Amino acid sequence: MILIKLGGSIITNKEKPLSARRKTIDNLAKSLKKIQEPIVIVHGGGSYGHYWSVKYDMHTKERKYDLRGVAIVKNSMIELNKIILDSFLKNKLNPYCLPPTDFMTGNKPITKKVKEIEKISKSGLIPVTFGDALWYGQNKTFILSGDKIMTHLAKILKPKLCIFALNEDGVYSDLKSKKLIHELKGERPSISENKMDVTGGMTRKIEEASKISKMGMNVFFVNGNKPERIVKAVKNRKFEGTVFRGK
Ligand code: IP8
Repeated sequence: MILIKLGGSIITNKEKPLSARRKTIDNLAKSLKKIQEPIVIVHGGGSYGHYWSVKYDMHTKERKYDLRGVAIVKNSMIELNKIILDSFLKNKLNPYCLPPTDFMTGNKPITKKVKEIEKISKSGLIPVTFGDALWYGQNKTFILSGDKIMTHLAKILKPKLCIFALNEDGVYSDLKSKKLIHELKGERPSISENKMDVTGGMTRKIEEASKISKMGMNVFFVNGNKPERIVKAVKNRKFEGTVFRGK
């Protein structure tokens, strides 16, 4: 099984509120069609979820956030999710929509439910989940990042490979020269700059990727604008991007 995160910066136009990159999403779907093994998809919030989370000052910490914000963030994620599902359908994939409320309780994954995701993907359906605003309990809510979902799912499902499709070639050691780091073995790179969003942008991704690789799985960061690189990564061909080597 392959676990793939479609980052918010690749599926949406981060500079423009509420705008999906439909052509890019279609191209990603066409490439995913070429993968001959079970896959699970997680997608981010980009200029949908993050736009509203910022407006309503909502973060990953469990707090009593504005309920209007919670409702609007959730609604916007459903809207973005629908665009992804429609594109998958159009490109002859069979997505199976799974909001995170389906397998999370508070900030913890429900193991039994997560294990079901594997069965769904092995049947040929493609489970599709996403970062979202979630109920925590005692009138508190929080923003659950799709990156965090990747770690939760990886820990239980032990996929063969985890892929993060980004709007960049991978992790750069230096942002100005765009010098790509090809491989990381356990060490945490110090990145020179970071575009932050409410769930932590690239820093969060690196943190989750390091956690997953420490559990023994390989994690690949690839440029989602060149989705054939995802297919190559899966097929073990020449890989272009950054690998977090699992130990
Ligand atoms: O883009 C966060 O998911 P991410 C989604 O994967 C929201 O961090 C609701 C901001």
